[in-house]
Amino acid sequence: MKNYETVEVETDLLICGGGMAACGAAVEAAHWAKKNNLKVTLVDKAATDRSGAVAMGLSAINQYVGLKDGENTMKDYVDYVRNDLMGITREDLVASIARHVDSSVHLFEKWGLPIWKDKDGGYVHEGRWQLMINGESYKVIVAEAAKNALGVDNMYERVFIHEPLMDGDKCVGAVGFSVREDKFYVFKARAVLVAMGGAVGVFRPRSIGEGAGRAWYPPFNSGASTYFTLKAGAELTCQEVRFIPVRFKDAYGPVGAWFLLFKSQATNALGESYMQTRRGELEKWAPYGMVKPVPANLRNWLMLLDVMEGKGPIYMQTAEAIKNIAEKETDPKAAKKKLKELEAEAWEDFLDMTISQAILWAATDIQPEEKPSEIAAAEPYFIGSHSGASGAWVSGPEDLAPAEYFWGYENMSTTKGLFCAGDASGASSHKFSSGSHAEGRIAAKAAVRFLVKENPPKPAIDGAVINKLKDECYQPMKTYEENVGKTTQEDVNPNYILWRPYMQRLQKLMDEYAGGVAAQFATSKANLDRALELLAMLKEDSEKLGANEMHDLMRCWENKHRMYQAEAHVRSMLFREETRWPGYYFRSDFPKMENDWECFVNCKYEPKSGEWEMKKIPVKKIF
Ligand code: SFD
Ligand code: AMP
Repeated sequence: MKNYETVEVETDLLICGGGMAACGAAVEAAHWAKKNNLKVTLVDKAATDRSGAVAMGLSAINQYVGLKDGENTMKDYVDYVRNDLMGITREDLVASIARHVDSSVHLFEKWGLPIWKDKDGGYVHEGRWQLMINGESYKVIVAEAAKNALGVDNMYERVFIHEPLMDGDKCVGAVGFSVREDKFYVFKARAVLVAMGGAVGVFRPRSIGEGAGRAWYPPFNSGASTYFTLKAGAELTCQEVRFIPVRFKDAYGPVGAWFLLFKSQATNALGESYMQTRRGELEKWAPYGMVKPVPANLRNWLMLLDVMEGKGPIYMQTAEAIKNIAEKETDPKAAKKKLKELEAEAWEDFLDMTISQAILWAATDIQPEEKPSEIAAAEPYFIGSHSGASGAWVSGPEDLAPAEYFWGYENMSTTKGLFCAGDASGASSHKFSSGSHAEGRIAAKAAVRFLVKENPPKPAIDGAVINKLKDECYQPMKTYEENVGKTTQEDVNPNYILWRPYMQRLQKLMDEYAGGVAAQFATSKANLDRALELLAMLKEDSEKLGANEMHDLMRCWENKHRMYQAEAHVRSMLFREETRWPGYYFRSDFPKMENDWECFVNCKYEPKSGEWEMKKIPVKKIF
């Protein structure tokens, strides 16, 4: 075995992750830390300039409330989110983000992000809450501000965090490994902020073969936030609330601009609009089925009903939408110009954030002004910041949170000193890129306040504990090295399993038993029980993961993280005996929404015994 150097970093606040929430946290923490003479350190598995969900850029900012200009109120936003999540939301958290999000957007603009302007200098809205941007460099701009605030010496890139560092039930930092150098990192901290995004690749993806790896959600986010918070003993919430985005098929291009800005319709292959022909179905899901806009999962559901009846493929009627807008110009010359403008905007929408969709359009002779394009429901993802809700159960702000939801510091999990933001914090959906940044700022400010007020001691961790964590970290390299010579084919070996077949086993079982694409997103107690049996065997085999180099070692740990995300998901779906989000998943044995399930499902993992605790928590309304 190689000798891996141990690098110890002592800090006051450790930010795990380098995405939107982490960059927001860095900017805010740096400000308050300077005033209080504290050290802040950030660690990202990738290069922060292009890491996380915004790596490729985005074409819109999906949360802008316009509070100052009186465009909307905090309550308006809470109403929108509550309805979209079929009643299950932490109104205090959503309101807290809504009152701060605009300032994050104004900062982005100040830092150089081009936001579309109308002829009067106002922002161009895609929809009520969404602003159009030229966002190819969005992440680079946000990361630059974080770097300027923290200083690059306080940022560690390409270091994969694989475990929390615990002192009894206190989280006192994190451990991880460099994916480029032979270095094992021990970050000792007096407070920790987790912002390592959500998870992709838990379910078998639609894309296979040469397309494998192409997913809607970025391949880099693999359940680290869930794993870390679970292992740190924190309570999690809404782990059943996955997100299934409807996207342009196979390259996952966004649909928001088409539906909201271009007012496009989606139809089945017979040309029928399922949102109209299936309107009656919405009554079954009242009161949320009756609200406007129709909740994202119900939009999916109406579409899936058509697909299940064999009426697919489903098409976005791009040509019709473009024509409708251009025809509003009475002057033929102006209409022609408008048509060209719309064509350019349609392409830019993809080029700004899903370049592969533009390439696929080009490769398959699609001209959006001439013919429609297929859309489809993607495989499930965990992204509590978008239209899913999974994440840690965190404290709300004192002035907004009901007593049951407040325990001292905003965004602190039930583990003292462990804060969460973005996808890592749950039940506060629809924060998107801007709200995640704002939430990172809220959490970081609270974490600094925690440090100042509580003054937790410097962690003192036994060397033996560190050595054990280090051994566990590199175990897959050791297992591989010791056994590779025992077979002639590297990937078939009775003594180890490589990350890819391990991941495929996880994805297959989730797909088939936990309501993936193959099961048309349906599941039941019998299926979920079977998923748990198979997960238990997979967990046993995780001890046998083998890796022949650093990159594969990262893949091993990513898939171990995914497995815990999978288990939290299966257990939460099993616990909730109703169907609340058809279109995300359907419990065929409990096919209706039930009033007594209008509550949160929380879960907690006990690392020593390996046991899970599941509970119902009431939804408290503040508006
Ligand atoms: O419309 C470790 N999102 C959109 N938001 C918008 O505002 N507008 C859009 O246009 C958006 N679109 C969109 C969006 C997401 C995706 C995937 C697509 C399109 C294709 C949502 C936002 O992007 C999302 O809400 C935020 O980015 C969430 O922020 P955050 O910080 O919770 O997650 P992150 O940015 O993905 O960052 C995660 C970070 O963690 C790091 N990381 N670091 C160390 N160790 C580990 N083990 C780690 N694991 C992960 C990552 O490297 C990264 O830095 S639209 O189409 O929906
Ligand atoms: P998307 O590109 O699907 O991620 O959408 C971007 C934003 O538009 C998100 O805030 C979505 O919730 C919203 N959105 C997308 N499609 C619709 C629709 N048909 N009706 C209402 N809102 C939508």
